[in-house]
Amino acid sequence: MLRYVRPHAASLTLVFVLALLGAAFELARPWPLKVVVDYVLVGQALPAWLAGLAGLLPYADSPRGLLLWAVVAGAVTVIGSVLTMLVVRMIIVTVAQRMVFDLSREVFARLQRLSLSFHGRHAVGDLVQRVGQDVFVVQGVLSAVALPAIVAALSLVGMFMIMSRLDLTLALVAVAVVPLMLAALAVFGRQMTASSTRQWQTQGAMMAFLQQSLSAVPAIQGFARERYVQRKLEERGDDLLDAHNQATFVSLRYNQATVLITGLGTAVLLGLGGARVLDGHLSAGDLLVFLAYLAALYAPLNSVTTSIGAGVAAVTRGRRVFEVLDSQEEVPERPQPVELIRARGEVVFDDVTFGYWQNQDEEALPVLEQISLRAEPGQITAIVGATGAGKSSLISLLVRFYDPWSGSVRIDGHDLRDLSLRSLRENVSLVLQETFLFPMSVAENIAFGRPEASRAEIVEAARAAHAHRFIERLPEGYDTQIGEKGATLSGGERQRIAIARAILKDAPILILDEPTSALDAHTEAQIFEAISHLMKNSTTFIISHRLSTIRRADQILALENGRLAEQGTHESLLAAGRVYAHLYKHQHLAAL
Ligand code: M5T
Ligand code: MG
Repeated sequence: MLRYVRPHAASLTLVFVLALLGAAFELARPWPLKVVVDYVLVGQALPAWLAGLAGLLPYADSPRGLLLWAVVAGAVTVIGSVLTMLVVRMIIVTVAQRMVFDLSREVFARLQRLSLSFHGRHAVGDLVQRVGQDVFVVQGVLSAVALPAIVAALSLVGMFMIMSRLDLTLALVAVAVVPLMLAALAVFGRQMTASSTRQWQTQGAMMAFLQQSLSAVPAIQGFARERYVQRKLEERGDDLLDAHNQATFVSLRYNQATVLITGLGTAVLLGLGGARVLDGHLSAGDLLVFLAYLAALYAPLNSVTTSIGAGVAAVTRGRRVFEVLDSQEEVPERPQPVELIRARGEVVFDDVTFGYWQNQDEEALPVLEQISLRAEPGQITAIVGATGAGKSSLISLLVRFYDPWSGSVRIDGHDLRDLSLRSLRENVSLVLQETFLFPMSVAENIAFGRPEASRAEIVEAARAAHAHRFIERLPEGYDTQIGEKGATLSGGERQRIAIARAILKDAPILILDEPTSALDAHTEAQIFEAISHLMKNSTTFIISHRLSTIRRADQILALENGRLAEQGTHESLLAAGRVYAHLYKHQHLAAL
C-alpha cells in the first residue's frame, strides 16, 4: 500500500506535524484544572514560574482574576486542539479520497488486462464490490488506523513523561494496562480476522447474486420465478446479516473488554492516588491532572484498539483488492515482445492441445487435442462441429484469450506468445458468439475497434453489414445511445452492429463465431457477399451451421470432441462420407 501513500508524502508529513501540535494542546489541557484547585481554591502559593507569568497578566493577582485566566487558558487549549484536528481530518480525508480513486482506477485497469480464465473464476458482482467498495479500505486505514495510532502514540509518550514526573509509581501503574490491552487483542484478533473475512466474502457473493439476477430479469419474469429468486436473495441476506452480526459482535466484545480494562485501571489509580494525597505526597490538583491525563491517555488507547479492529477489517478488504492487483497474468507478454505491424495473415496451429482449468490444482480434461491446421492469407476457413465440440475454444486461442497447454499457434511464423498482446489483437477482427454492445452511441459501438474512423466509414461498414437501414430508423440514427445489454435492439440487429464493427476494423485476420445465427438465410448470404468482397485479403475463420456459408469456404475443418476429425473442401468431405457428411445430413443443411 506504501506505493499509494508515497505521492502524498508532503501532505502526510504536514498531518504528522499538526498531530504533534494537537498532542501538545492535549497535554496542556488538564493544567488549568490544577491552577484552579491548588492555587485558587486551596490557596497554595504560586510556584515561581507561574507567579512570574501572573505578574504579566492584568488582575491575575486576585484569586478570581486567576480563575478567569485559568478558564481562558482552558478555552485556548480546547480551541487549539479542535482546530488542529479539524485541519488534520480535512487533509486526511482529501488524501484518502484521492488514494481510493487511484486504487480503484488501478484495480479497474488491472481487471481489464486479466485473462478470461481469471474472469471465468470471478463473478462480475464480486469484482464490482472490489473496485467500488473494498478500495475504500485505504481511507479506513488512514483515518481510522494510522491517524489515531499516531495521536495515541504521541500522547502516550508525552503523558507518560509528565505523569512520571508527578508520581513515577502511579505513572507505571497507569501504563500497566497496555500489556493487558495487548492480551485482549491476542484473544480477539484471530476471531476478528476470521469474521471480517467472512463478512466481506459474503458481501461480494451478495453483489454477484444481485448483478446476475438483475441481468436475468427477462428470464425470471418469463418463468414467473420472482418469488423463487426473492427467496434465494433472502437466504443470502440471512447469511450476510449473520456474517455482519458476527463481525460486529466480536469487535464489540473486544471494545467492551478494553473499556473494562481501562475502567478498572482508573479505579485502581483513584484509590492509589487518593492515598498518596492523604499521605501528603501529592496535591489534590496533581491528582486531578493525573486523572485527567489518565482519561486522556485511555481514550486514544481505546481508539487504537478500535482502530486495530478497523485495521483487521482493512486487512481483509485490502486482501480482496490486492488479490486482483497481484494476480499473475495468465497470458503474460515477453519482456521485449515482437510488435506485429500489419500481418500478412498466415495462421498455423501446430499440434495444439488445450483445456480450461477451473482452478489451478484441479485436473482438467483437454477441450482441444492435437489440432494442426494452416490458413493462408485471403483464404476462408469454415469450422464446423456439434455444439460443445470446441469451435469457439479454437478461435479464442487465435486471439490469445488463453495459451495452449502444448503445441503452438503462429501468425506469419511468430508464436503468439512472442507478440505483444496489443499488436496481436490489432491484427484481428472479431465477432464473438455472444454479442457485446457498450452503453455508447451506435456509431461509437461500430467504431469501437477504430475510434478514429470517420462517419462515412462507419456508414459504409454498417451498409456492408446490412445495418444501415435499421440504424437510420432509430430515434437518433447513428447517435442513438444503446441501452444496457442492447435491450432496445433485436438479436439480429445487435449481431449486425457487431459485424459492422469487425468490418470497420479491417484487420488482416477476421474471425466470425456464428455471427449471423440470428439472421435469416437471405440476409446472411448478402452480408457474406459483402464481407468476402471487402475482406478479400483477410484470412477469415468462420464458424457457422449454414451450408450456404460453409460451402463458400476454401477449406472446411470438422471438429469432433475436440479433435480435428476431417479437413477438406465441401465436395471432398461430402464424398468422404464421414463427420461433415453426417452433420450435413442431420442438420438438413441441404434445405438451405
Ligand atoms: C468446448 C468447455 C465447454 C465445452 C468445451 C468457453 C468454455 C468452454 N468450456 C469450458 O470448460 N470453459 C469455458 O470457459 O469447452 O466449448 P466451446 O469451444 O465453446 O464449444 P463450441 O463453440 O464448439 O460450441 P457451440 O455450442 O458454441 O457450438 O465442453 O463446456
Ligand atoms: Mg461456440
